Amino acid sequence: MNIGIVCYPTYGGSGVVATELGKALAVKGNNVHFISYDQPVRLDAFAQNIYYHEVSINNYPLFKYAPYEIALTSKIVDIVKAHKIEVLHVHYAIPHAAAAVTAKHILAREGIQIKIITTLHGTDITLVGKDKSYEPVVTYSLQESDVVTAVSESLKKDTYSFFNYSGEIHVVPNFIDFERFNKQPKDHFKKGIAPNGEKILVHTSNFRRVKRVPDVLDIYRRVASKIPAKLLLIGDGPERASIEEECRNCDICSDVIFLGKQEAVEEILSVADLFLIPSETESFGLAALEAMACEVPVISTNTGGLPEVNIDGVTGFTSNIGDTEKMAADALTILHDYNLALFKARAKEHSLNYKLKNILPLYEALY
Ligand code: GMT
Repeated sequence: MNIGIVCYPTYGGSGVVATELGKALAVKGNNVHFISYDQPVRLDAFAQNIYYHEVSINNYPLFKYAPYEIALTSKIVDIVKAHKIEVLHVHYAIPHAAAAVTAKHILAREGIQIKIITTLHGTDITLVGKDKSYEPVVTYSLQESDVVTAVSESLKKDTYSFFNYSGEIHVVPNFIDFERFNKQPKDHFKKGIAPNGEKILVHTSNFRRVKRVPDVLDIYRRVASKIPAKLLLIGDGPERASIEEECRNCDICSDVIFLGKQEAVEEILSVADLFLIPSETESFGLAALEAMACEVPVISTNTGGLPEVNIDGVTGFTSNIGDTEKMAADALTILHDYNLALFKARAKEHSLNYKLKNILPLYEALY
């Protein structure tokens, strides 16, 4: 089958899932054509049956905002025609679904039929999508897609409640490549970070407000006031500078380590004891699942799809948004020597439900 995949190329979960899905489909003999404004980060090596087409924008001084959606639509039309694409799978509704729908209509006028699968990832519905400035177009894109999928039951429910859409939404959870996300023996690295056997807490995100990184710091401080602990912060984004400044002001820079954007996140997760994800909204929480695959239990909020991934009292604990006191108390429960091995084992065990081999057939059936 000839498949087109439209996604964001960045470190975000939607781009990662789209890329890993495309790679797996290519291994099964499909021709997979990625369309994006940059090479997707996980598309890092040449592989058979995989092609990448870059959307370039012809800028003009008149434009205050370059019309990316038009450039993307035109690129989709071109690639569908040139490579006889049968199914176009767009990840993240804005603006990918709208571009796909317009391309489909343009192609239909030339007698070319394609099918569109739109996969909703989260903020395209819960934060950005439902905003008045986007809502009518997102609604139209959902109605005009041939298949709509959501990454969690929670996101499916949110979509029905925020949009005038009554078609079917198939829940297809995200998945993990276990060849990559596995606990790796990195004892020397662990000794470097925590030479005196301190517990290692970790958080990875794009440091946007929705991630509530100040809560991460608050939980860490509460934990560190009771037991020796270090905090590793992976990723970068708008909130990082203020958090870093706070750490400098409190003189905890040697215990809170900012690692920035990292390729081999699995190596860092492998030395961690606990993953913190106190997000305001999180439709799935792929970062938490990746941690669990590396045997790291999770402290999360109980918002969105997080309770579907992090089972309260089993793989970690969930709490109300902002309840850092409970989150810290739960963290200490998990980190207690008596409990830690059990939580680690259960986190790993639950993550195994999200094996690529379990999830791929769900998408293949929809194709
Ligand atoms: O966070 C975003 O706004 C974008 C998006 C992304 O590209 O990472 O994140 C969403 O999709 C991920 C992959 O399906 C989910 O794991 C994240 O939970 C979801 N983010 C939010 O809902 C905030």
